[in-house]
Amino acid sequence: MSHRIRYVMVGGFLGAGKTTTLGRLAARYRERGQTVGVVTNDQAEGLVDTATLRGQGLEVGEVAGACFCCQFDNLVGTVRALAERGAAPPDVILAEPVGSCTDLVATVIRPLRELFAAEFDVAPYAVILKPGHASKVLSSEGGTGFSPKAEYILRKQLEEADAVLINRVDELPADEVQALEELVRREIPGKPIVRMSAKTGAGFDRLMEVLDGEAGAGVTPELDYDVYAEGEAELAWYNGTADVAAADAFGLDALLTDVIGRMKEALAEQNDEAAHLKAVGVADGGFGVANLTSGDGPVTLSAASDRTVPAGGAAELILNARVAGDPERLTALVHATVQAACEALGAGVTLRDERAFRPGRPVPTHRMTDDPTPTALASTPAGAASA
Ligand SMILES: Nc1nc2c(ncn2[C@@H]2O[C@H](COP(=O)(O)OP(=O)(O)OP(=O)(O)O)[C@@H](O)[C@H]2O)c(=O)[nH]1
Ligand SMILES: [Mg+2]
Repeated sequence: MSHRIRYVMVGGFLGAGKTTTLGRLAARYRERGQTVGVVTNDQAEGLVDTATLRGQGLEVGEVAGACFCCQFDNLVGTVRALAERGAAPPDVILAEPVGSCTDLVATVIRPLRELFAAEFDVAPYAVILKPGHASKVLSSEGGTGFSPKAEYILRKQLEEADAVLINRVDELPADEVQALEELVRREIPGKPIVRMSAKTGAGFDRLMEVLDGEAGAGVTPELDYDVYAEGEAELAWYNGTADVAAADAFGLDALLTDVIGRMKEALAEQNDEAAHLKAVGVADGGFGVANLTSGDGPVTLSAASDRTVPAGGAAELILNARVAGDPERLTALVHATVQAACEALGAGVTLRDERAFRPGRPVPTHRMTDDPTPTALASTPAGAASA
């Protein structure tokens, strides 16, 4: 085939900085004159990430309903659809897997390389390290707020990486970054490490060099699918959309941060750890995004809409929450906090397109490892729900 698409997938735990990194990488590839498409992924439709990246003027395809590994054919189909949409296929596809997913080298990277080599030129698989949660997991000091099985997933994600990206160095003192790098070298040895900030762009020259390199042989660490599935199932997912009707004028960004702030407080009260809360607000052609990436972190406005919704006007909020907890409890919490935030403005609100669940057991389409011994995957009952 004359045109092979460079497939660049960047993994990492929930809230690690994948979408921010992909947005910045897209700009870097475009500066080099390359065309870019993006594929996002989630367990359900209505993705904040898709809205965020489209808001940056990117062509985005969404693989919804399950992770890439369980929807492999859908991933390939989505890339092909993106390729047909433009005048010419993109030079680069940037792909963001679900942040609770692992075993992606065996189930996505290797199948693409070994079965679709004519279409795809697969880049090294880089995985973003989320400092707050990862330093506690790698040092086994505990206190992440996640169960040991969810922590197992975070560690396995880093073990299968061709390169580890230590993100958020903009907000860490140099000695902490150094200590984190030493911890990674000790716990997950032999990998290139990039110190970076997806927020400021620090370290991205080095990241581009790493991604331009040859993919590794494909690290497929031993993985217990029972622990993996149970770890994912201890997380709760909520996606929904809120239609807000303004009685009086209000600032959209203030509403977004207030909603996430109220969710943060309510989660803390019931002792459920936030993996990532995000809210996109859309009004009058502008959009803003508010996030929270851990229970002890700050609420941030990662994109400002700078929009005032006028009296009688309307705004749409897309809400995605991933927490360690129960989906029904999470849904009740979202309802209560969104309603309280809107009530405080005298605004009306209706929630729709809601989905709340625990991710199902992953049942990958392909699984290519060097290990001939069957894993617990083989004992998966036929027809089991897939993640
Ligand atoms: N200070 C700082 N914040 C960052 C950095 N990278 C990402 N963030 C913030 O962290 C939050 C999560 O970033 P995302 O890029 O959405 O993370 P993600 O990995 O795509 O999250 P999920 O898709 O939910 O798993 C956002 O508020 C970002 O602005 C960074 O390098 N420094
Ligand atoms: Mg994301």
